[in-house]
Amino acid sequence: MDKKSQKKRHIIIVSNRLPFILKKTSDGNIEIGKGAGGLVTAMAAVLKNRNGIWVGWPGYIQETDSDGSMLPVIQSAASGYSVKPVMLNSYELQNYYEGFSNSILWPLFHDFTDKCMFLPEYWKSYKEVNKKFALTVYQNAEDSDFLWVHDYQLILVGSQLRKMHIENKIGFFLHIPFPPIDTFARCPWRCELLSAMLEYDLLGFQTIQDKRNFIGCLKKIIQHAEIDERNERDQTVSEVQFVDKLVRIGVFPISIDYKEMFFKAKDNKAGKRVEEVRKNRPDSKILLGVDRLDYTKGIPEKLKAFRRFLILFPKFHKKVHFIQLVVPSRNEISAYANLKLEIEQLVGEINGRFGTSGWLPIQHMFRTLDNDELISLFRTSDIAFIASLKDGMNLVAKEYCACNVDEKGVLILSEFAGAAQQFYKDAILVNPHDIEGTAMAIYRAFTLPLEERMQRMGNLRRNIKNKDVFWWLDSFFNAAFEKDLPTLPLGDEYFPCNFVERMPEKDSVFSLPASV
Ligand code: ADQ
Repeated sequence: MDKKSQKKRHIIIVSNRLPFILKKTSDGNIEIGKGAGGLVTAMAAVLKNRNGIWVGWPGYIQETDSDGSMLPVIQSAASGYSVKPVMLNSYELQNYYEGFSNSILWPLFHDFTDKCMFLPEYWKSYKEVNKKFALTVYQNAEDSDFLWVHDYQLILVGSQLRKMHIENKIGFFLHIPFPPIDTFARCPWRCELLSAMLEYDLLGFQTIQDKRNFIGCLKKIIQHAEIDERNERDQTVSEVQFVDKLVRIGVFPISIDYKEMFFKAKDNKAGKRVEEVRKNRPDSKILLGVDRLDYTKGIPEKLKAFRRFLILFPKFHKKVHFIQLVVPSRNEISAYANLKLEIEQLVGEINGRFGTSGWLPIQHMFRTLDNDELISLFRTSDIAFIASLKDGMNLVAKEYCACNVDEKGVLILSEFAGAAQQFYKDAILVNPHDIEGTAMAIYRAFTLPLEERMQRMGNLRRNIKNKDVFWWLDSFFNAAFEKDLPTLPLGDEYFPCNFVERMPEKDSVFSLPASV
């Protein structure tokens, strides 16, 4: 991209949530909390120290701030950029956010179609709220600004802006997977959603598979979408001509601010906390899970695999601690409340069955940890355990490796997380539906020779360092602004297929006692 024009151009980021949450306490004070989730983690790194604008919802319902006293606080929570809040009332929250976004698009795109509730009032509210976001952008955008819309909650913002005659370049990045045609076709508003996506100049996906799925849906659902077959090669940005619009489609695996995490993890303060965590668990290994409370993250599957591991390998009793952190999320939706209960029951059952007076196999924490605590836990843990049933990318995988400064840790990673397409060579991949296989993978991770561990972790960390969140940003901008179609710099290591055929291990333990 031309460096001069890049300097003048401001970015307007549009996402459902602003990167912080405001709350009024019972005594009338206003609390500012950090927003949870991967999008916030990545975009906060991008906007830091740039004079951009972030358009989003500040996380509280309009009715709770009748005197408007929270509005002035919003700006003070941001640093290095300005904030334009979009207020939502309780009807909108229920229908646009909990409804269309989280009870239709989220389960549909993650292949949980049985959880979809295709209600027309959800669709109506989704359209209205997307228009509201578009209006805020319209009121604040200069001609040269690059508008960057994020994620499934705001798919229609681009088409709404076009209706308002906005001609700026607009990009869209989907943080979650894009489903295959058989799944996507179930959506009653499939045609409206796809044609709205074709109003953007650039569409970004996390993996090659997501891009393929999207193009597959276009071919079946949208008439007159001409896909340039010459450019449909996996590692190139593709182009689609739709009526008089040319849309670019590319793959941009999101990442983290590697350097920041690495330096924080290396810091002495983190080292001291590591010693404390270790002091409470001398001679024992730590298996770590960090997830938002969500049925896509495979938390019950993880617990079942750990239970199976304890059954198969009694020699690890009293020598392993499984720390599972769960960040509360989407409390209002019943599927999430049920999941919380299921997790608590499983943890109780496993601790009751295997625990002894001095050993609690699973420590389950249901809260948001502050950044320093999280970094020390990443640094301390022997294994990170990620078992998503479906995940756009999974930043926890990248954060764990960035913090693993002594390079002795192991990453157990689900085949169904986008990150597996980058890390398939050096992580231990698991199919979380295969409880027996995942239990074996835990055993394998604990018994991997030091030399092999260090080699794998070194490779993982180099990969993340080279392709950090700023690399992701540059790749997206290049695809948006370069005249010639760029080849995506994914690298040779990018795995072209989702699955790895695992041969049974030589020291297979399938002969061990069968399950109870
Ligand atoms: P998420 O589904 O939120 O993101 P993920 O990418 O794993 O998933 O990000 C979670 C973030 O929350 C991480 O930065 C993690 O450190 C933080 N976090 C988790 N538990 C925490 C705890 N107990 N305390 C504090 N922080 C915690 C969506 C998609 C992903 C995609 C991202 C980014 O679902 O697939 O990777 O967006 O595109």
